Amino acid sequence: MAKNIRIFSPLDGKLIPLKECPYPIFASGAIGRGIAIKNPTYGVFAPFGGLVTIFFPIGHAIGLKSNDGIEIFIHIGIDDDELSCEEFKSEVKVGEVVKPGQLLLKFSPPAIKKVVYDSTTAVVVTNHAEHGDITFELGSQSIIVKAADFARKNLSKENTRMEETKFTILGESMSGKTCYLLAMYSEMSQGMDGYSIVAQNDRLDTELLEAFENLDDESISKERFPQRSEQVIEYLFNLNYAHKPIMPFKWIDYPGRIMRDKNDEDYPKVAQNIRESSTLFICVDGELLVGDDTARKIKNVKRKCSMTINRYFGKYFEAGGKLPPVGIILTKTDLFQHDTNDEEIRKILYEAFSPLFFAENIKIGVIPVTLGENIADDNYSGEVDPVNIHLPIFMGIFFALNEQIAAYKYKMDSNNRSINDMDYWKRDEEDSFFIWRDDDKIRRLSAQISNTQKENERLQQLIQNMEQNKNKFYEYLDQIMWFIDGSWRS
Ligand SMILES: Nc1nc2c(ncn2[C@@H]2O[C@H](COP(=O)(O)OP(=O)(O)O)[C@@H](O)[C@H]2O)c(=O)[nH]1
Ligand SMILES: [Mg+2]
Repeated sequence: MAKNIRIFSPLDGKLIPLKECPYPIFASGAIGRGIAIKNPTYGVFAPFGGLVTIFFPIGHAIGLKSNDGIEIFIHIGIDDDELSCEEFKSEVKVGEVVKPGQLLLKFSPPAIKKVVYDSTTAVVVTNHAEHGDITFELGSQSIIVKAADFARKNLSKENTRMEETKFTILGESMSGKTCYLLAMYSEMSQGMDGYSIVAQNDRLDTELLEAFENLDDESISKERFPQRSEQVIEYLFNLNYAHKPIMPFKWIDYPGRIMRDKNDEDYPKVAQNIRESSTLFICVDGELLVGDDTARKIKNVKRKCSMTINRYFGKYFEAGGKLPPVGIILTKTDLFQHDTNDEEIRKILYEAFSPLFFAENIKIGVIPVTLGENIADDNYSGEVDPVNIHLPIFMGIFFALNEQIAAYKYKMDSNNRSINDMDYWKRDEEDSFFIWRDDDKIRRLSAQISNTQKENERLQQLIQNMEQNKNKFYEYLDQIMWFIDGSWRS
């Protein structure tokens, strides 16, 4: 087990969860596990003794490595070209050894707020996978950031750097969410084009497969379907390629009532999970599209599905939330496939979810799925033969990879900056008159430069692998109906 650690907050202010940081690259957790500090006061202080490894030229980001190997990154506000050095005054240089509590940087929060509106500062441990729970402390405030709850035993060292990938699924009860998951799991656990999904624990694996066997039992007609459930359920999976894990992920299944009932204990978590999700799925019950009256179908979807969701998103946007890419899973296509074509599906969803379609920078993928073309035949005794069941999950993985690649690139850029700076100060030291030359400093910098270079080589390799994986998903994405930047793409 990795050791739990405690870190003093390098800034004074209000400690808040990292996901509330306005800068998405940090809020997503992709750079590391940590916290944010709202309304910080004037200075950044060393939370521990160690080496200064990164100092962005403007001065709004600092990296430190503690003597016992904790790597921390502190980032003030949001990256912006308008931000200038005037708002920041550095007190130390890359390559310097600092003492706990030493002032590293002075800055002016009001001046920063004028430029980027928000001085909230992210403090993250970048080598977080090497540590257990991390407690951040400031006077009487403290926030514990738990080690990720994934079983990481099957993952390679590189993949353990990966933060939790989440998918949230919203939909009314009986819209087909559980059936979708069962069919997806039974299909994907056997593998598809080299990809497979495995439950992170054996009990879940058994449970899902048993429930699917039941679903597959044609002799028990309606009894074959899963029990009605109103619970929030979180499922943990790994996505593998050629039996090698490429991504752990969490599938969070919310029944519709959660969005209606503010007193529900799960209500406050919905927004947070949506914000943290790589893709948000909305399950629309295909039964609502049966018949030949388009206006009627729109009314059905509004009344039985989108009304709750639209109202909920209204509040979500009001609170400043941004939506991840949205996948609309249209279930039970077997029931309406002869009544409703793609054109009509587009029209119905566009009308029923219009506030969503008008949202800024929105990406929506519509995926019609079914357990089988004939599943509803003869009192639900048809064969299970799922259609398009893999597409939502592939869409989600594609966007999760995208997010992770962006974060790794950001990390590489800041590492490169760090290498340049360290190299500069190393040379500077080497050029100094030999009596004053600090050989220790030169050694320290050389070691850190070579470590950082190694890390970048690894990141480069990871990015390359992820790009390759991502490219494999393109042909699947082609099979999805996309609505991007205000129009349908064919
Ligand atoms: N015709 C048809 N019915 C389905 C399909 N998937 C689910 N159903 C029906 O929808 C009901 C509700 O599904 P379930 O997955 O439990 O919904 P949940 O409450 O959203 O999890 C099931 O009991 C089935 O009767 C499908 O692909 N085709
Ligand atoms: Mg269910």
